[in-house]
Amino acid sequence: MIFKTAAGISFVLEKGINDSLEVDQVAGTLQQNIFSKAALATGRIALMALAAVMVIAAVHPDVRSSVRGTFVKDYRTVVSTAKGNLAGDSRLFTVTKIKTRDSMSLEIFETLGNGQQKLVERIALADTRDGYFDFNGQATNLAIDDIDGDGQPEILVPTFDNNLVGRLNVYNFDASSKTFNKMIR
Ligand SMILES: [Ca+2]
Repeated sequence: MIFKTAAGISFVLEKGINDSLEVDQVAGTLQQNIFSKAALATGRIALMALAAVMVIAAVHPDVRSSVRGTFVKDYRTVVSTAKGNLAGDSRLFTVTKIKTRDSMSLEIFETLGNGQQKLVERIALADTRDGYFDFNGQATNLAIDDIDGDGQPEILVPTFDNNLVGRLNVYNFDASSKTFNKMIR
């Protein structure tokens, strides 16, 4: 027996027309297939719309720069972290070296008794390019070490200036002012 659905799809019912339950089941399956095709078509339309937006972005300079600006504006990367007892006592500090599109900075956190990290100082670095130096035989871009042997570790921060000349910035904790100061070397 050959049936035709509303969508014009023909199928053969082998068991006979009297089994109405089976006819309903077959029709239901066909209905589902038609619905999933509709869903697929909707997905395709959405993809095409997205592609159209991307083409416009690629073609139109204003749209392109605004799309790019959205991504670049929030660009902020932690390029390195180091931990140490920077005050020379039991307090633990974490130093993060941060690079944005046009600046570099340090953020220094103190680990509190409850384990929370409290930002204690933010230092803007003069150079805008990340740098590396040889620290105990390893290329590193941030280190903590007692370089003057007074028992209190310093923060060692290599950077490059715009002419790619390397600079090693050194900061230590000043107990009287409770701030981190750049050491004159
Ligand atoms: Ca020291």
